[in-house]
Amino acid sequence: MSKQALESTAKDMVAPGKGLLAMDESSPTCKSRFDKIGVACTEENRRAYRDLLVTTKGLSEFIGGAILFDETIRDKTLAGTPFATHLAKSGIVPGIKVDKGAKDLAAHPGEKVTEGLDGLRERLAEYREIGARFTKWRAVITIGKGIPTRGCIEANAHALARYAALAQEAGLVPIVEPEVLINGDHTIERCYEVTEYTLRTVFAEIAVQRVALEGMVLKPSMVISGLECPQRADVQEVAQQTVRCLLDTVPASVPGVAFLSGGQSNEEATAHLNAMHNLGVELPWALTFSYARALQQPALETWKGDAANVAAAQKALYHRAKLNGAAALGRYKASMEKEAA
Ligand code: 5MM
Repeated sequence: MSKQALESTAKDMVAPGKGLLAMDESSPTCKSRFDKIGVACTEENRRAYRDLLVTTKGLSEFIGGAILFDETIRDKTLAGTPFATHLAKSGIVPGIKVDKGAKDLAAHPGEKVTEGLDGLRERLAEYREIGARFTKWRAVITIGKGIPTRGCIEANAHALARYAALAQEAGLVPIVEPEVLINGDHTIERCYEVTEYTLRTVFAEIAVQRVALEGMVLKPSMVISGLECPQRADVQEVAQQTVRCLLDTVPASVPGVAFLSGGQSNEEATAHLNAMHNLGVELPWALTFSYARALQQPALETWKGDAANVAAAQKALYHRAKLNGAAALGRYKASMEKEAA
């Protein structure tokens, strides 16, 4: 596939006023989400829930791409259409999470490295065959006493870049997701320092591995205080620090930056994105969302595993997607939260 084709897919994924729906929870993560609403994490319930998400009418007004889990991309909607085909027909680019999860990094207590490079070339060819047009790989960086270490950041950046090069070779747009975790009592300044170092290292490795910047999307965490920080930075400061950090580290040729929500509340994740678009700063890339929890939470809580709640849950998802679509254009207002879904 040509660089132009990758670039065109990436642009569709992050078109103006649109973001990504991350619905690539692995089965253990899905179980922890379902446990909270008292729903058994069976294959049948996972399929019903994912069907609810992708069959939401009008979703493509605000969602340019959806990230699926292996189980879902091999599965069919309740109406019998493969999930990837249904999404493509709805105007949403189908994508697939291809990493094999974050595992303990040897000799680095408290730190993780994401695995999944072995056999990746063959898996990517298969995913493309069954309809995927982009991929995702998440690396996890933890802030704590004496961490992150250089060893952890370099190992993860190298794996992200190797993955991205393989994805492009297979004609798939790589989403590169280095997540600096929000857990901890660190300040926003410490988060800035770690995010800046992480992104610099990731883009250095991306250059070494000859990844085409025009054919990738970055999925970073925001520069934000730790959840247990006694004095958490406000919305304006998160927006300012995040944009400053991205401008300092992310090349202008990258077509899109789509944030993860990373444990922020739904409203916070939307307000932060919106504020970034109202700083009066010109941004070289599309700046949007790729949320899982901050998009799905209201729908999940409304659904509760009951088919009778599907329509209401879809309204809740549509509403959250609409608010984030507005935030991606800097047009969100807190008063919109109260509008009927
Ligand atoms: C950080 O997680 C990604 C974004 O989700 P949030 O917006 O909720 O932070 C998300 O795509 C994540 O990678 C998937 O949920 C898969 O996670 P697991 O841990 O199951 O691989």
